Amino acid sequence: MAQSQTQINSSYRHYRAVNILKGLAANPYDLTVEGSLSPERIERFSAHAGEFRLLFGTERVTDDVLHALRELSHEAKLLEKMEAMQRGDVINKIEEFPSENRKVLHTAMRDFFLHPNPGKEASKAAEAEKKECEKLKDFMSALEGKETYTDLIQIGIGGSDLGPRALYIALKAFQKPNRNVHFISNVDPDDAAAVLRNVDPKRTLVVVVSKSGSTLETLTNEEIARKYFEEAGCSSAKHFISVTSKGSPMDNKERYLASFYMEDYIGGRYSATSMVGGVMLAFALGYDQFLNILKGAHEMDRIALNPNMMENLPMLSAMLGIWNRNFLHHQTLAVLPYSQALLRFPAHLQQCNMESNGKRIDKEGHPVDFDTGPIVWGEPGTNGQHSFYQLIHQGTNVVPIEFIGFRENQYGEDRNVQETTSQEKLLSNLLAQSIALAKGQRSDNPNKVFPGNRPNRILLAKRLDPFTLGGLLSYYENTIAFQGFCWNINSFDQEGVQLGKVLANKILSQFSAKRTGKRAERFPEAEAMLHQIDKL
Ligand code: G6Q
Repeated sequence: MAQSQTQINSSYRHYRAVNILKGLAANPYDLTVEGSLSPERIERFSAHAGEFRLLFGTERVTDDVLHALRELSHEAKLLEKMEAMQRGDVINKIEEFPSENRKVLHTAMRDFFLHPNPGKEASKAAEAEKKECEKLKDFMSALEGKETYTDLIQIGIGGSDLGPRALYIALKAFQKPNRNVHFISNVDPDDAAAVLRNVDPKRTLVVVVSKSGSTLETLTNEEIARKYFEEAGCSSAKHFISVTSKGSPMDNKERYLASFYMEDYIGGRYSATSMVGGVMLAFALGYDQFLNILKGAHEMDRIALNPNMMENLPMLSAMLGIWNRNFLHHQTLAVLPYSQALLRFPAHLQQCNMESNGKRIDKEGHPVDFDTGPIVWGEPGTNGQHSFYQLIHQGTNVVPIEFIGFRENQYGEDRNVQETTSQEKLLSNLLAQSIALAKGQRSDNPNKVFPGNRPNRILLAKRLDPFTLGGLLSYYENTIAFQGFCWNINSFDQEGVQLGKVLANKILSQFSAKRTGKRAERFPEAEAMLHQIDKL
């Protein structure tokens, strides 16, 4: 029987390890004590798997804390839950209440070419994706012969924009010549106007991406783009491609040059490695480079199944995050990549993390009485250093940080200026920030005191290429999933975005009522606000 909605969830709180961790949190490791951040500590508190190395000596953890976090991961059955997700169990649900009731199989999108039989459901999903990939390969080869198209516009929003856009920007160094990509996402008319005026419709493809095929912003922007193309003498049916679910309003062969499909078990924010990102990325980088992204993501998906937490980087990162969030009670997480190419990656992670784990009920529908997902934000370093780092060093809030760094740059172009390369300057700054935040600084001048003990970790890889980027994406996706598993929340729905959508449609009908003279349903609060806008 469903329990009362007001009943407080207790499973997470009742784990034995939670009590142990609470005790340990009363006296966390002090990184400011002379010698506490020793070379041995840095060496010992580092883990590596696949392409990546995670340095976490600058977190406020001890062996006891790590031991208890490992215990917590066992008690909360994190590995079993990850296996269930990757095998295709129905995990996107709230027990006993109407909910999405779906499998969560984004990992199968990158599984088909290496592991043909990972489990029945996952295998079916992987087979379906293989077909889409083959279609995409043929479509791209046909384009190669013609060389007619130099530009592609992706129209989509939320998960149909943020992940694909972040990946594209991250891999511009690998872009094929004469292949430019543009994005339209916002219903702000200026977003479409700014893009459309800069392309030649004759040489441009438009990929309209919407899983539901019914998103207001995307359908509006599609119509705007279609009109623009028709006015320029181009048949939109010959330039527009759709990526959508089978049977959605956008699954209409007459309106599109080609259609690619996604299934309901691919969540929007987890869809970048499906056709949602695939069409655009294969156009920009070539089909083989798209496959390299999938291969890198797949490798990290396998790492997420490793039972040893010290080799399972997504699980380790998830547990360090839980230590900071639930035991040291820090409210935010900054992801600070020391890579200009990762400019939009924090924005993607912001959606992926906050839409997944910004939840206040557990999977049985009970309100939780502990903290769930943190507020996630970030910008590339070193730029951020000249902006918000003042607060993260000396502000009254402690902001845990995950830095991302690479040994080599992407373009292979660098110069010695004053005896050091720019890559060396970049890495020096990254390491300096990590150490300064952890150790702090004493001073007789209160304004020059750095309190230190600001937890951070550094994720490192050799070079940001398509394979590594796939791994990076999967690392974060799986970290987020592990945290949701630990809190026993549903990381795969997004009810919290519905209310605003419904109210926006009601307000929109006030606008159309004005134009048509028809009566719209009254909405006094919105009318009062519109009245204020009319005064402008
Ligand atoms: C992501 C969310 C959301 C979604 C957009 C676009 O997980 O579900 O951001 O991706 O609302 O939805 P459509 O792809 O259906 O247009």
